[in-house]
Amino acid sequence: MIKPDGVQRGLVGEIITRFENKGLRLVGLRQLIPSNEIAEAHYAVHKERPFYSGLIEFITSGPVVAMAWTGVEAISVARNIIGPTNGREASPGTIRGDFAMDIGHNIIHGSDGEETAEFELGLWFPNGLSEWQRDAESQIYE
Ligand code: DAT
Ligand code: MG
Repeated sequence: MIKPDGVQRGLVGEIITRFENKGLRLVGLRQLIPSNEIAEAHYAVHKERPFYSGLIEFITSGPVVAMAWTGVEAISVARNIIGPTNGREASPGTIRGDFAMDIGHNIIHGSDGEETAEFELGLWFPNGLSEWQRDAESQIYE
């Protein structure tokens, strides 16, 4: 999910391009201004953390772009494209390493495991994902 800072800074196209270029396949895309309800459900695991209220305020402050990407080991592949949480520590070449200077304003969220991905996809894409075959599949995978 591209966070409000990523959208405000005009990085939506750049970010989608990075995932597309890697070979992940886009199966869901939705821009919305998150309600408190969806933001709190999304970040429920961080409810007790000191940064939680600021995180909810930030994520509901403007439009986000929720994306669903699929591919072999898509979660770890995506997290490598994104980089570690703190933008100042993230390596150049990662999204956060290239565009973020902060731990909170770090441009993008990525699901951290299969169970959270399942939960988050249901939350942000209640109408499901698109099913389509990519013609280039046999060029991307052996
Ligand atoms: P990630 O987004 O890399 O999975 P996380 O799940 O630990 O990181 O935290 C979720 C978000 O909360 C993170 O993207 C930014 C914010 N956050 C995490 N740690 C923070 C901190 N120490 N201060 C402020 N915001 C923080
Ligand atoms: Mg996380």
